[in-house]
Amino acid sequence: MKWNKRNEVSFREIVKLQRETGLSKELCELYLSRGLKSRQEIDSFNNTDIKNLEKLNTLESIQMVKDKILDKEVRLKKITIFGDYDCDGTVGTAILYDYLKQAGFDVNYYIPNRKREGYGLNKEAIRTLKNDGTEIILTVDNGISSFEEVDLIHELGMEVIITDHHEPDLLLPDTEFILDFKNESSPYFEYICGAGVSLLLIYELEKELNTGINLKKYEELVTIATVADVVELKGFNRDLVATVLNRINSNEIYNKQLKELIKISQVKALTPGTIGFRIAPMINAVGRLEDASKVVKFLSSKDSNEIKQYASEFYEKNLQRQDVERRLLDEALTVIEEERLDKNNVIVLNRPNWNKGVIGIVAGKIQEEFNRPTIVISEEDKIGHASCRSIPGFNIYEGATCS
Ligand SMILES: [Mn+2]
Repeated sequence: MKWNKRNEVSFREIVKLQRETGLSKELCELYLSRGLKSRQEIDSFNNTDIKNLEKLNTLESIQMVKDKILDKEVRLKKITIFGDYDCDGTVGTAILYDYLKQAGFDVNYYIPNRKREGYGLNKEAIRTLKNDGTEIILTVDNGISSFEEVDLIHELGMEVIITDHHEPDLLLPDTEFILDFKNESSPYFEYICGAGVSLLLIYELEKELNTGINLKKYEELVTIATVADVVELKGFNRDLVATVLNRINSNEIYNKQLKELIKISQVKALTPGTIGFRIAPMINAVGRLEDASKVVKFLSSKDSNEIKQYASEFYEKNLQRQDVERRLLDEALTVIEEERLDKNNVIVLNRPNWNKGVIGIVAGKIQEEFNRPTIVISEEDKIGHASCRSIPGFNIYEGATCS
């Protein structure tokens, strides 16, 4: 949980709010410091039911994407969901895959390999999918800046639908089917993660398809993804997480996979903390150390034994990930000490063959320890891959482009 210092609140504002609400001075100050200025704003903040889903009817982009997917011709075509290897990307892929599959679509998924391919659509994978007979590529948690790749998809005679939650550039890729709430004027949905976009699309599809599939089990997974992706807990995110955590902690839980993960990690109460530090790392460890397609397989499995087996495998993977990380961190700290790297304004480490899946975590720990912008590079076949972590007040992205 992140705590930000909020705006100072004037005495006049406090008195005014007190008069309107009859609440204590302290409570009024607290609400005001969070930007809540009226009874109505406070009530809506305290009501954490999931709201505004009817508003989706009025958002053009989600309606376009929904209509496209429900198009009679599309229902006969072979769709591949192109996802991502982290918790958000695998959950977003898994729920959309599971839903469309059960609704009778010819659908498959593809998760790029973190080490070999990296994040997002890539040309080699697009060609592979073409050869395997894919006719429509549907992205989850990526694609909003994949200009060349989208062009290649069209050149190869396939169609593409993009769903993402990353900030779009000034220009958008060349397709009419783009769903990214960063691109909409709907503050309630603005901060959702990639899996959240999948969930909203499923809500919309279900209005038409009426499959009767229990969407609560998807909501549970998206809650994990929302916390894991560290998106802001505002609007839809806050309502979803609060609603689902209340449900789960009063023993109303539908998702078998999540039940197993909770059991094996011996988590007592599900909170943003236990999700972020214990549940999500088991899922992320798979993509860090091997192939995250396994996570989608796990999340969409209907076989109880398989689910149990995967859950314990992921638990072990996470222990292994911690081990690798600890070794790399030890090595990094030794080098920093020996070479007095902490005397520099920016700490840069270049090590051959360090596991690319964990250098981001190591960079984060070094940055925390020394309070310096940190760049950790792993060199493989003369190509360096870097993970950078900065400190408040220094935009490392801009620092890199102006140097
Ligand atoms: Mn994401």
